[in-house]
Amino acid sequence: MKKTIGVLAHVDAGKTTFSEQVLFHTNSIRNRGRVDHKDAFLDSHSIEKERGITVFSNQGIFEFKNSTYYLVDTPGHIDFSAEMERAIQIMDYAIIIISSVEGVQGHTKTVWNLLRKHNIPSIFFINKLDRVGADKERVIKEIKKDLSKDVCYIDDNFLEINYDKKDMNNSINLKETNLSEQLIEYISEYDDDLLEKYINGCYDNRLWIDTLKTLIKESKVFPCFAGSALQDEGIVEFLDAIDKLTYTKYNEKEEFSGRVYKIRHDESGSRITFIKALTGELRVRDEISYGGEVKEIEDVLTCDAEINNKPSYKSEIREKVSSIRIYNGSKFKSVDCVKAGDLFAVSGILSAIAGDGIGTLKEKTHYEMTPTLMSKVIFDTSCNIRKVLAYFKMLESEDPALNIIWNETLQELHVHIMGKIQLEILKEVVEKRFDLKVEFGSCQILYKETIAKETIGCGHFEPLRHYAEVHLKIEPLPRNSGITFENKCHSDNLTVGNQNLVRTHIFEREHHGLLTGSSITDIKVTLLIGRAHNKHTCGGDFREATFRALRQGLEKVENVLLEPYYKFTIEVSTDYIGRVLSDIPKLHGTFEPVQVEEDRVIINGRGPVALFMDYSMEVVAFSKGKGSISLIYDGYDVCHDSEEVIANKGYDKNADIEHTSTSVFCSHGQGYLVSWEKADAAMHCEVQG
Ligand SMILES: Nc1nc2c(ncn2[C@@H]2O[C@H](COP(=O)(O)OP(=O)(O)OP(=O)(O)O)[C@@H](O)[C@H]2O)c(=O)[nH]1
Ligand SMILES: [Mg+2]
Repeated sequence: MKKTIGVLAHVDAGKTTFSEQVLFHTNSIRNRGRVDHKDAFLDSHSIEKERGITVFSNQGIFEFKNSTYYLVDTPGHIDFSAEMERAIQIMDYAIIIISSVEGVQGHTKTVWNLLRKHNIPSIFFINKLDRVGADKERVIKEIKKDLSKDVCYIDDNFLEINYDKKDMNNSINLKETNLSEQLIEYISEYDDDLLEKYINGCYDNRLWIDTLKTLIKESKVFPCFAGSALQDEGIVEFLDAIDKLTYTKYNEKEEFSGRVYKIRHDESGSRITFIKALTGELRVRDEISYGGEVKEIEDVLTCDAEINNKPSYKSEIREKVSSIRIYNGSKFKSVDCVKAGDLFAVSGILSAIAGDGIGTLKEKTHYEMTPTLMSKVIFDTSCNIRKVLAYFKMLESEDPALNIIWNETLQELHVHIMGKIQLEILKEVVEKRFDLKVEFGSCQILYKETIAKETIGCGHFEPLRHYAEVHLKIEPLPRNSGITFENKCHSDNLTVGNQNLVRTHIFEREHHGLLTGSSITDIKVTLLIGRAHNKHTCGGDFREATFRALRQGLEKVENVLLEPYYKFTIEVSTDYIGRVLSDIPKLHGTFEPVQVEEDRVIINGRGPVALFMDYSMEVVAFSKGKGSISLIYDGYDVCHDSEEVIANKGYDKNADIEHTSTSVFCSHGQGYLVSWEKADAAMHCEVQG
């Protein structure tokens, strides 16, 4: 059996230490590295070693019993959440590490929510039991309260193991796995058949274990273990339990499909595409296909788009795999063939990006962890901008969330980021990898916009020998819903092909709002009606009409500026409670009732990223290093100082010609412009609403 197991947690919970132990015990690595000794096998990048934190997700491979395991260690720092999320989608099971001292932390909840969204069966490991202040029972209570009541603590009674720890694979001397009475009862409560059998005294060990396995696989029950990764306590037992309680079913007979989860470049600069095989098999020199959500390709890229190399849609691409590698840390071995369930890397694939489906898998993964900040790259003006841009594009291919944009007008290079630590790391990476010294400008907030009320938007595009008309209903959605689409257009009015084009154009790029030109979100777009012309409608006309319709709809209604928020947990000694409670409202934050624990207070709350991103330093300073604040991204909400931001941005909606609300009509063989206020009256289809 092949199983991919991911390790996730809040920063510093012990993921890398835990992974290192697992690899050591299964003979995958000869020496146990240690994060604090700067020699961890999975923190292989020099920056990771120096700083003692994981920045890049990394994988190891090991054999245990009759299974091949891929172990994926992920970064826990909030600034590298995008990297963590990219790794989640390929996991068969996730191990969530929680420190028995710190307990469930803010980021643990983010990790948990992402795992639930992607429906990854999850297993808890409560770590650091050796530390003073460790409290396993308290952590289990916190898991039940904050994450899931379906957590099931499994203690030593479950396994009854008796073996030599040093060489697990070769000298396993396991007794039959026995379930404790408590566990038998626990499992029975999830299954009526079992409950009946249990009440009637018909206990069947095999059936109970199989049911537990299914409950775990279906994310109905989350087993929990405990130990100390550093002291090597509970790891072997955990590994053995995992082997017994998890299973995968991969079909090697079907056609090949896979999911891209990571892009890297090797020392020679060649692009290495990491894929998980989901069905079938893949051999060296096989051709694979990806992309192709949009059939139509036309249009000329704009100047900015060209240099940014960012066409917003791509046709199906077919490329040959030139080599296949199986990675273990930074080392790899080349193989001729991989099969469903394998994690591997290929060369020869030039433009697939993380999240792409390969082969028969067409749908792309949508990622939730998006940057909230933007910064300007400052570099020596004597550097060749194309070269600098090429370096950053290479980094962007590895981390698409960076969203590198070259602004031709301002002659500026912008990068999207999650936080300041990410900028520090990025600076080091650029210097080490490309021998280029850069600085970054101050962090700016990435705003978004939405609408306050429902509106109808109409767009018409009819220069000579072109024709398309689109009517859209646009409704506000709850915060952080993104953009959704519904089609209510009858095929008598518009062919299904053209209806699909409207949908595609809604999603193919970001749409600028009217207030600051930031991207529009939290709206539902419904296609009401549209019209094409038998002779004159050509490629691109529906794009023009759709964009104009959306923009015209925005013009008719109140627009709302949104900004990112953090959820925070501040922990300080009672001496500073007054200071913190007076600071929070000043920073436009809100807070829940204060929790007092002996001489410390814990304050949970929420506030704008713009004001709280620098507050960490203040807390550390006034509490003389004894206070702490943990910040977790908590979505977008109404901006606390909209008017000021709008005034500072100075966005002129009428000057943004790529996002116009003006329609184009035709009279006597000549196109003419109709502004948004007058466009409804000129539409060819009847305007609803
Ligand atoms: N006492 C004790 N320390 C531990 C244990 N596990 C890990 N540590 C220490 O905790 C620190 C963080 O461990 P890591 O393994 O780097 O944690 P991580 O979760 O990988 O951290 P990031 O990848 O940066 O999020 C290191 O100094 C470890 O030595 C444990 O079981 N007991
Ligand atoms: Mg780590």
